[in-house]
Amino acid sequence: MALSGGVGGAKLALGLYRVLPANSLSVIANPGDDFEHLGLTIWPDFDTLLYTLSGLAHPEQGWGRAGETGTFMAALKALGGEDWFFLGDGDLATHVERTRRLRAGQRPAEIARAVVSRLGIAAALLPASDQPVRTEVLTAQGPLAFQHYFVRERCRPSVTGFRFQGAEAATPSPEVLDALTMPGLAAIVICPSNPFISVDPMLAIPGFRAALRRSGAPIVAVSPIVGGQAIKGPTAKMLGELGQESSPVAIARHYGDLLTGIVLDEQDAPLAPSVAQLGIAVACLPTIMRSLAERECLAAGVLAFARCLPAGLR
Ligand code: FO1
Repeated sequence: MALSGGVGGAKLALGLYRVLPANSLSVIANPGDDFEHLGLTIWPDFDTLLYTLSGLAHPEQGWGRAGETGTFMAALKALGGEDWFFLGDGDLATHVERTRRLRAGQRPAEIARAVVSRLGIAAALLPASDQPVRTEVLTAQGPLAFQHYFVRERCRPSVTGFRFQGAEAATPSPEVLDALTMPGLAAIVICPSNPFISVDPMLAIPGFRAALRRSGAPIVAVSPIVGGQAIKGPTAKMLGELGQESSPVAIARHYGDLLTGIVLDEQDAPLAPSVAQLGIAVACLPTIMRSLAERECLAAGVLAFARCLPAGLR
């Protein structure tokens, strides 16, 4: 089982998918980036996982589809429409079909199952909840809906906090709860995603943390901070703006007693004792995933580490 945000998390999710037996992986997708745009319901992190695991993802960008064309966006722009969020022509079909199914009354988990199956993925990709949970970024300029902060404002505003709209009324989906009670669940891997905006929206759902713990599986995070920098995205910037050090120690502290273990990059090995002091087991592995082989290697290493950890220790 894995918890993942978008591009960075999906790389490890793909590694796990490739090293585990078919139909044994479930990945819970961050719902916080989801939004309504141009009349469509868009699930960016779910779709990044969908395209990554089906081999359709844009190889350099990480989000969106490979070989994408922009006829729709060009036509929209010519009409004076909102063009700050790029929707490729092929990707558009995903949002149109999802929106149609939602309007027809299907649950997000059912829609997810249908598209995952249509794209031939032998893993479960699970929306965290059937109810919407959407991140609002609190900034020096006031609150911003997540995609307005991330894409329209390019993460420029200084961050002061986060709100997860809808979380208090949400519950983990039945599919998430089922996946967490699967006999023999070996590990819960928190992918190297941004803890504030990619993992916390899931943890904010009442009952979600408790369900992770109740599974009895070791919970292992992979640090998204390597050598003081985020591999991708604004994690280091956010840590700084929130008055925290940009280090895997801050990541370990952030998750706290939820974690059984954490994987640091090899270059951060000198920080291992500071993390171990928090009562969290530490492994140091090469965590930078440039190639498919590196994704598989990290996935295998994380699973081997998890196997050494006592189940449900903490
Ligand atoms: N990210 C961008 O930086 N610019 C975009 O125009 C953009 C469009 C987009 C369309 C569909 C989709 O599934 C993802 C898209 N993303 C885009 C990524 C998205 O903002 C994600 O929320 C981030 O990658 C964070 O995980």
